[in-house]
Amino acid sequence: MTLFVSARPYDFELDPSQAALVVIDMQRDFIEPGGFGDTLGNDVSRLTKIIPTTAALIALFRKHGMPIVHTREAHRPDLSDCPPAKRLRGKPGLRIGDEGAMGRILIAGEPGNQIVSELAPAAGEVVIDKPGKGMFWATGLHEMLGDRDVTQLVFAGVTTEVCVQTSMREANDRGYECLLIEDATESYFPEFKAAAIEMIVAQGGIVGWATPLAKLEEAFEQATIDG
Ligand code: TIU
Repeated sequence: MTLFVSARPYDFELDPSQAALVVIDMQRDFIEPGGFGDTLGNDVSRLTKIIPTTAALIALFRKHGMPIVHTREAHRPDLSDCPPAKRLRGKPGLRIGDEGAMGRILIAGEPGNQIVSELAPAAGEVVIDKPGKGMFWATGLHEMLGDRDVTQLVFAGVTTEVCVQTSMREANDRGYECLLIEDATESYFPEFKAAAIEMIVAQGGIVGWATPLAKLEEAFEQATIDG
């Protein structure tokens, strides 16, 4: 069965038997005060507004029994997977591995590293700890998706122009078709979100497709009506 999802730059042909949802880094480190995003100097309150849309997107995939992958940007407690080039960049209030309001910044297992409760992974859903901005670097995710015959990825999460866009570009190079849900992704910089989406869909979809959640829901509803 193919679902025709109205999207930019043209309809995305979704095959539910080959598609997975990827929710990028919806962890407290980026979304709540006192985490990594905050320590970089950002207004983190902007990111909370996509939680309801992302929850609805997750619910849609659960309803149709489709695979869901949640990622977290996370480093090992000994920082052996955090290159100095990443840790020492800039002048943040706290660096990766420092003790913050929600435990150690961006460290696996710490309270700040947990996915926000509204989007908590369900049993059986894949949770990937990724040390990079892209979801394939040092994670084994490509092999995992290959085992499940996944060739299409629907993207949500934060931030649009950093970990989401990097993951979409990595996915391109590995042969996946990518659809970004525009109202289930956010940036600390509205103009960067808008620009990232334009870059993705430009040139006939050089990186992929983009659409609001309502269009994906409509495509599922239409498929139900058509039988
Ligand atoms: N700083 C920023 O916009 N993003 C990150 O550091 N990581 C993710 O996007 N997850």
